[in-house]
Formats: sequence, structure tokens, C-alpha cells
Amino acid sequence: MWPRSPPNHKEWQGSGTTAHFGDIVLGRCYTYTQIVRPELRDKDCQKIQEAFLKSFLSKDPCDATEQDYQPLIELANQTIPCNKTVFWSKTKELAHQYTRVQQALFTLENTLLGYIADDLSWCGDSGSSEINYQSCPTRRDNCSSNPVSVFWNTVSKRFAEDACGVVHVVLNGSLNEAFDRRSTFGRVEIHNLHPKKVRTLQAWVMHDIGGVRSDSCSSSSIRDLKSIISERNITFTCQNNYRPVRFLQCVKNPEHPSCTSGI
Ligand code: C8R
Repeated sequence: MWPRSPPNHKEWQGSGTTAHFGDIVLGRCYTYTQIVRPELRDKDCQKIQEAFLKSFLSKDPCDATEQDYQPLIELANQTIPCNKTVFWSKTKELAHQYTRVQQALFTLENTLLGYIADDLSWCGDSGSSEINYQSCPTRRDNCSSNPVSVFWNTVSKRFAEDACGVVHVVLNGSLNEAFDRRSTFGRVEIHNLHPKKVRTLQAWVMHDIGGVRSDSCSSSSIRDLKSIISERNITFTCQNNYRPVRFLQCVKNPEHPSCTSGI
């Protein structure tokens, strides 16, 4: 019998912590605070790395909580100017391409915490102080309160609470439902916008070039979104294929009819 699990035993269905997790966190923190947004150069990346590790090490990876991330969130806190917040749902790449060009705009991954954690996986174990590089729980097969899901729920909530002025969302009009109540955007973010601070939510429903045009501003899923937002006393506006974002899609498909004539 093994005293604990054998070294290669996979306890969970998801992939394990990203290799070199601690170094990546530290490196991304320095890149962001020294190069991407030097106005944050005084942040303490060593402390941020330590707080990130502490948030999940020696803990049950099916029992992560919002509180686990509070010290990290406080160390990494950052003010996003009004009118500059961009949410997205099923349009991650396109939304990021847009904020890369419009550098004054911020998705969550354009903030320090989102930048550090994007595409990483992490978890620990209640019976050991080690990082689990073998496997981590998934929401689908294991438990919803896993460290990665709880992290994105917590920081998405905070990102939405902090938003002010006119805020934007990039939605995918090539899906059956451009707005999905079960997504982080539909489940967490829209319910945490503060009506006293947020005047308008502007939705941009983007259709893949050459893809199907399943959903648009006049569809039932967007009417759903409009009614949730209006009930919260926030103004809702919607545009199909918002031109500045459409131009980015056209870079890859310059000859497509929708890119050559007036789009
Ligand atoms: N947001 C949520 N999830 C995020 C994320 C982020 O910024 N960044 C990453 N990498 N992830 P989706 P959604 C991961 O279904 O559910 C914020 C998480 O593992 O296309 O509506 C952001 O502010 C998560 O499970 O979109 C944005 O506005 C998937 O990617 C929404 O929430 C979510 O991908 C997007 O969340």
C-alpha cells in the first residue's frame, strides 16, 4: 500500500497545474507591471506570486472560495477608467484583438490579474503543501468549486462591480444564442454591474466571416439580455457587426464580399 497516492496517480479528470506555474505567474506579473502598464511598476510581484500560491496550496481543490482570493485581489487591485471596460462571451480572441489595437480599452485579461492567470491551470491538495501537476478537478466531471472556476467567477464579479460609464460586450452572433445566461457574462457579470455607476451596456454582435448568421440584435437571446439590463435600470444598445471590430475580422478575409463593399 502507498502511504498517499502513488506519484503518477491521476485523481481528477482535468489537466494538472501548468508546468512552471510559479515562474510564469512571477514573469507575467513583471512583464505587466514593468512593460505593459508601467504605471503599476510599484506592485510587489513577489508578494503577488506568494498570495496566488497561498490561495490554493494545502486546500481541498473542490472547496475553493471567493475568500481564498481576497489577499491576491487586494495586492493586484487596479483602477479601470470609466467607459473603457470590454466584456466578452465566446469571442475571446476577437475581443482581445480589438483591445490590442484600442489600448485604452480593457478586457479582464488586460488587467493585471487576468493577464497573470489567462490560460493557466492550478490546484493543490488538502493533504499536502505541494502543487498538483498531475491533475486538477474540472467543473463538468468533478466539482464546480475548483480553484480555476472560482478564480474566474470571483475576478469577473469584481471586474463588473468596478465598471462605470458606458461598458461594452462583444458577443458571438454565429452561435445559436449570442447571449447565454449560463456563461460567466450572463451568470455573473451583468448581475454585478452597478446601475448607479453604469449608464449603458453596448452590445456588439459579431458574425464570423463566411459563417452562419444565427443570432443578431433582433433575436430572442438578445431580447433576453436587453430585458435583464433594462430591469436593472441600465440602458441597452446593440449593433450587429460593429465596424471597427468587423475590420479586424476582414484582415484575415479581405476579399470576402462583406469586406469589400460597404459593411
Ligand atoms: N472571464 C471569464 N472566464 C475567463 C476569462 C475571463 O476574463 N478569461 C479566461 N481565460 N476565462 P466563455 P464567458 C476562461 O464561455 O463564460 C470574464 C474561464 O476558464 O467564452 O461568458 C470576462 O470578463 C472560463 O470558464 O465566456 C468576460 O467578459 C472560460 O474562459 C466573461 O467573463 C469562459 O469562456 C467571459 O466568460
